[in-house]
Amino acid sequence: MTTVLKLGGSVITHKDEPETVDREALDRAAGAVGSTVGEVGPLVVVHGGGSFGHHHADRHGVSTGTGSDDAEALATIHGAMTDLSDRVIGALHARGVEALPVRPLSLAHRDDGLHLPCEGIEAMLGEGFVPVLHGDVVAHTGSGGTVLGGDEIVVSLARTLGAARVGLCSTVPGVLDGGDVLDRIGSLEDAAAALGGSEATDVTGGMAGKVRALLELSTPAHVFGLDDLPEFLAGDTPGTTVLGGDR
Ligand code: IP8
Repeated sequence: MTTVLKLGGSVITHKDEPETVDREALDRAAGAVGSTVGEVGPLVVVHGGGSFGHHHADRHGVSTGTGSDDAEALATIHGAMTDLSDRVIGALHARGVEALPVRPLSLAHRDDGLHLPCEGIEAMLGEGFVPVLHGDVVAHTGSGGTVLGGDEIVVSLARTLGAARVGLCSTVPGVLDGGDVLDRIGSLEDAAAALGGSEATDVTGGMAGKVRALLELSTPAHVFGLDDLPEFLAGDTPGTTVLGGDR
């Protein structure tokens, strides 16, 4: 009954101000996790890059598709993400969550697909810890290093761990069509009109990228806003449910 929860980078940082945590939002998110962690069962948290990873990745011209051989650039992007991870983990510890960092750069790689071994994560879960992963850079065969977005991590973890629940906490209350939250998305076409790119610098593709990644999952995934995080953690299905066709 593992739950995979992603905290969007735009939720926990001020995305237009480089390397600035939205402390209030992060504390609210950590508080919601802290007050339900005893009931929610095994939980893995993944967080996005927000104003930490994306600015650096953009500056160095690194994305999911465009790699770099410049280790200093890759280490800078990774370093910004570990700084944000430390802040997330600190906020979770302050709320009584037994969170431990997991660095995708040290664990994962890409060739034709993503390889993200989960034995260590499963061992952490078995000991009652909450592993915390984040968007990162990873070695990519033939391309140096590329960005690995948090959404892709969520999809891979959900598959490997056989997650029962997947939640993506976003800056919006779901996938929006005009002002309305779409209840359900079963294909990209369903949501084509509503899906635009993210306005701020986002090398992994905003809401469209998120939905595309979630459609690959056989587990229903829920996209919701921070106000609805307690509801999701309590077992409800707030926001938009994304259900791919490969079930
Ligand atoms: O915000 C991106 O993760 P995301 C991570 O989940 C980097 O797409 C390094 C830009």
